[in-house]
Amino acid sequence: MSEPKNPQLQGSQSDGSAAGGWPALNAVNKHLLHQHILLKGNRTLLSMNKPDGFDCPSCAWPDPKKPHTFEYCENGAKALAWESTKKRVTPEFFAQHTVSELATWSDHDLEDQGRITEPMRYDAGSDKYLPVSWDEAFAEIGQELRQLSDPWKLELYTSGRTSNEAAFLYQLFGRLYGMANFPDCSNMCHETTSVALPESIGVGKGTTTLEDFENADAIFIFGQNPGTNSPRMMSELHAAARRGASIISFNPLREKALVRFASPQDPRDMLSRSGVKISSQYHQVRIGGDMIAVQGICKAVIEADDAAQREGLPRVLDVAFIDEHTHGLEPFADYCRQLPWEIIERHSGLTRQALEDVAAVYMRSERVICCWGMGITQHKRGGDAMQQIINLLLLRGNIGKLGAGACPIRGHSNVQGDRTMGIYEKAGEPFLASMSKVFGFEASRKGGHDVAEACEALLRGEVEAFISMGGNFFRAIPDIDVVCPTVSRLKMTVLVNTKLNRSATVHGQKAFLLPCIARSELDMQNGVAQTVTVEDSMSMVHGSTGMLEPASKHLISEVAIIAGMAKATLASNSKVDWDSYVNDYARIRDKIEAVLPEQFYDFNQRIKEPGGFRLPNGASERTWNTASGKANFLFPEGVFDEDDTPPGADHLQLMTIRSHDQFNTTVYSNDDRYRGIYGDRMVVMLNPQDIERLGLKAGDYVEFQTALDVTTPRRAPGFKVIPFDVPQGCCAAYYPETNGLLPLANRDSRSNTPAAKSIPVNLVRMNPEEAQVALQRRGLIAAAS
Ligand SMILES: Nc1nc2c(c(=O)[nH]1)N[C@H]1C(S)=C(S)[C@@H](COP(=O)(O)OP(=O)(O)OC[C@H]3O[C@@H](n4cnc5c(=O)[nH]c(N)nc54)[C@H](O)[C@@H]3O)O[C@H]1N2
Ligand SMILES: Nc1nc2c(c(=O)[nH]1)N[C@H]1C(S)=C(S)[C@@H](COP(=O)(O)OP(=O)(O)OC[C@H]3O[C@@H](n4cnc5c(=O)[nH]c(N)nc54)[C@H](O)[C@@H]3O)O[C@H]1N2
Ligand SMILES: [Mo]
Repeated sequence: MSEPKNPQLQGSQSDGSAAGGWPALNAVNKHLLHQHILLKGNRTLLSMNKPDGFDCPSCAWPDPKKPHTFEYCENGAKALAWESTKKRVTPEFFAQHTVSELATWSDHDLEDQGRITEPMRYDAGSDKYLPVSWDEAFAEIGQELRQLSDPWKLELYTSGRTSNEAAFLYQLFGRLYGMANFPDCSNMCHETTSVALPESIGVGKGTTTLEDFENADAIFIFGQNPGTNSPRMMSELHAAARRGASIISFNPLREKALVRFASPQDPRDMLSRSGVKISSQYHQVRIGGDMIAVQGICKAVIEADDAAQREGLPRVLDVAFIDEHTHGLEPFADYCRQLPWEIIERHSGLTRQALEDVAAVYMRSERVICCWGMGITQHKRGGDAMQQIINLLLLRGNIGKLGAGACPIRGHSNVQGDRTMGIYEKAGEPFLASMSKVFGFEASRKGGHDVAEACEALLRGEVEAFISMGGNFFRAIPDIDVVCPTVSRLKMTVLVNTKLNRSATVHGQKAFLLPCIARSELDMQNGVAQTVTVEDSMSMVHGSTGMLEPASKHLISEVAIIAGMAKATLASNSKVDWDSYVNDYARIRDKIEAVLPEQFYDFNQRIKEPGGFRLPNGASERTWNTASGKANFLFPEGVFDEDDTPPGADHLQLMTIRSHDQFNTTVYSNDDRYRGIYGDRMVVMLNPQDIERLGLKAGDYVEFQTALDVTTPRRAPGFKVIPFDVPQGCCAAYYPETNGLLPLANRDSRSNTPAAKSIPVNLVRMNPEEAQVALQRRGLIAAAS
């Protein structure tokens, strides 16, 4: 149970113990204490993810209809602890530190200062943020925006914690202003899913519900680390494993919770501490090897079906489903039949036997769910890989029946809802026509910028103002060392945040820091507590009502901030009564219903149902909103030629991943308990044979150099080598410390999602002193403490 006191870095995650269990509960307590909060009888934690409570500000896993007493997880509790911290960032704090100084602080130290208490405005003379009144801030923001040379020179960024109500008003504001530049965090996350899934099955969202998880015979998990990133999913996986369902994981790393998990809700586990074996098969696929691995599984299934036909045995494929519901099986089947096993083995890093073992489970299971996360989406061929997963499901009719389906696991708690609300730079005609009609204006039909395009516009000098609704844009994006220096040229940057983060130090000539009320806090308008709504990974929409006293009496809600900016900017030419929306959020929901009546009819009534309501999802009813009117078997041709060098042959493939103690760019601590790494995030996890091959040894310091586009050198110094159980040619390091290495152009070609899981890199040895100096300079080791 105890963690090593002065640990040697080693990355030994194979000690046989289970993830979860008592250490998870202890970790909750530790983090609450660090933020000066007590766990015992904590009413706030008990209200999280309950029908009349608030939605956890962490991941997008759905809430069960009958919640457990503790419907939160270790990492949800950490997120809440960091949100409801007693620490404060006051005007006095800002008076003591210049922005140039804050820029040298670590991500952890910046956020650990606590909640921002008052609106602040940057003062260039003193290089400090000084307090400003809300009225003054809005007036100045409005004035700046009215003076931009062109409405398209504004970018409105959204991070996925923003509620439906705030997101809807935010895009209304942007469209009334006359543009559609809505980069959002989804563009760095599941955009691949939003683009590739509709081509295959006509909907950009998952098709499963929690009930499907209760009925699945097999669950395949590709490139996702639920023990850390959606721990409440572990309840479903744990229950599935207990009842004998097969769980098969594909991941270059043996993520501890996918190996064994002890459920803090299960007394048997808590007594024995050894937990339950989760994955019945674990395949350490090479980074980026999933596409061809899945084609290998499909090949085995198709060939088994060919054999059954020859021998007059029952068919392996669900022929009735394929005939009625799909298009394009034959070319795909032929492609798989002709794909040589040597190529499959070389590119996936998995053996034919291993893939045939997966196929055997797939063929004997009536109901199969495939889940995926960033290990699939953040690749240059992410969309192609995902479409192979869909092909696999289609072969045996595993979409649109109980216990089966496609399950992309979204990241932020409302990232899916924000898109539904129109945070979409390429929104379709029906939505734009409806917005125009309901609000009496003509919304521009021109497409705007996603994250990658916003970054390119910044590089071209075509952005004048940037507003960010939550998040940490200038830390989360690719190519930070190239993009961030351009920001000082902007006329204005505005950050609406709860906490201090690095984006506050990357600012325009005018800059505002506008702190808002958080999800867990009471949002009182006219004496009435307001409810907001969110949509989870399974298209369930439900209400969320905060209960804590806001962190400061000066805070206002995101809705009020958006309305304040909109009123000051659009002034007299807006017919929208912003104040009426701020006074009663139910009126915003009425407008959402008016714009999207098929999805949100009786919106205000239906959010009162426990667990909320599910948005319509064609594919899960087997209606296919695709060009062919059917579900499509899609595959890229000619990707793997005989002499194509597999990844890792001449350089390493770097995947940038999350530790157990971070939420995206919010770093809770330098530990990564499940991977056995303590006290340091500046590490590179490497295969022992690669360490030897490169003439390195454990504990050496190295500089990463991106092995792409040599005209722009991209380097990240000061990473310590640790031997790790990762396939040869692959290595792992943490995000966001590595975000300078990721070239903007290295992205999924259809969705523009940055390929954060495959950055070709070389490693160059450094001496420890050089490494220390480099880290200090980049603000990557604690400067404040
Ligand atoms: N506590 C916590 N919860 C979170 C977050 C957080 O940071 N902290 N972030 C939230 C957000 S926004 C998101 S998007 C999700 C992210 O949740 P995940 O999708 O789990 O994200 P990652 O940790 O980036 O990486 C996922 C896994 O992909 C594996 N992987 C990398 N490359 C490949 C590959 O080529 N193939 C395969 N098969 N696997 C690969 C990695 O080893 C890792 O286990 O979590 C959300 N929830
Ligand atoms: N290399 C690499 N880069 C990546 C990734 C990767 O795996 N590798 N992952 C990508 C992914 S999946 C994502 S989603 C993005 C994440 O990118 P973002 O969503 O932009 O980043 P976060 O770190 O989640 O944002 C944290 C900040 O949000 C603010 N915040 C928290 N709660 C609230 C709130 O209630 N309201 C408001 N207004 N602000 C709030 C706090 O000030 C906090 O500092 O990063 C992407 N970047
Ligand atoms: Mo994400």
